[in-house]
Amino acid sequence: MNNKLASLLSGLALAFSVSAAQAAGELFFYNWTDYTPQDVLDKFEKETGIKVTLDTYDSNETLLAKLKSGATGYDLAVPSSNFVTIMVMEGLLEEVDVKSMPNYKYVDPRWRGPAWDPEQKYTSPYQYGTTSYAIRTDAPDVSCDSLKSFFEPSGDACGNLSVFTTPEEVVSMAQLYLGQQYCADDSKSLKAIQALLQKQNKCVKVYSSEGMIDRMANKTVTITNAWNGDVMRARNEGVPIKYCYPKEGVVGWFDSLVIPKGAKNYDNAKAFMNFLMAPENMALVSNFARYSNAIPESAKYVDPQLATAPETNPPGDVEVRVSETCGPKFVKAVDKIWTKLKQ
Ligand code: SPD
Repeated sequence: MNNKLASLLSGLALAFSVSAAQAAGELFFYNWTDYTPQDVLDKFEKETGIKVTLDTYDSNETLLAKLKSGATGYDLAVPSSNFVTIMVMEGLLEEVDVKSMPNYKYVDPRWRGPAWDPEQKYTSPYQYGTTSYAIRTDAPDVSCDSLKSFFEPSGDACGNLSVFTTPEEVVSMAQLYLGQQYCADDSKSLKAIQALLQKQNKCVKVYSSEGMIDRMANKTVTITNAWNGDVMRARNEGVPIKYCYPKEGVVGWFDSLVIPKGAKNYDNAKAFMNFLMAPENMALVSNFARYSNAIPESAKYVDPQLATAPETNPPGDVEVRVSETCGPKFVKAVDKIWTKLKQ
């Protein structure tokens, strides 16, 4: 081989090995907005050399649409349990043997092999919590007593309301208020949901699933759809805010890590799943996002506020009804209702 060719080939070989090393050292993580602490990503990078790039979404619906659109470039995502079921059915997830991971031993036995992934073939735990609404405690005409305040606000509250931008959780809350079962798809139930959401629409200032807390802090709205952890964070920052446990109940959810089909950095995604099941690492997530987690030993490192705060402790007499995966008839009807609402 002449010298010129040899050096060209060795240059190419070097270029190849550099890009292979870079590919091996990366992880593209797709998670909810405001749900990932930077310190956990930094710690993972320091321990493994794998650089994490974070991108965010605002809802399960956005995540599902992204995964359905094909190659996403993401290696890890965080759907809620009711969407894991859909993603598994639609073949959108890679299988991964979570049970064989070294840190699986830290998972609370009551969260092992959950209903949405009985063989633990697709998911490892992230955080869990509830969905309801929150009020500014200094605002007129707002109350936590009943979902009536959220769906049929009156006085000053009407016009100062922020509602999530996608229907999943809003419709579940509507069903709690209307005394329906989740996913009830008879026409009487669906008409009642539609009428309620149309009525609420007249009082809505913003439909958005991001920035709820900023809007409450700067008084753009006085009542908002909310997740419990976000409200604890806001309260800790001095926002006069209260997370509501209305008498009709709140929606429960459990978010998990999954690997989208075709993920390029599959082994790195597995390494991150295992990393996050270590108690001290999961504690970093709960300390940031202020949600509960499925790793009991993390309590040693978690701010004690989480064990006692009202946001993580629903009153015993309030139902926490966990989200369900609804059938196609219901999903189609809700799509129609929501499209009409947003016109
Ligand atoms: N800040 C984002 C928190 C997201 C929490 N997950 C919501 C689950 C909805 N079912």
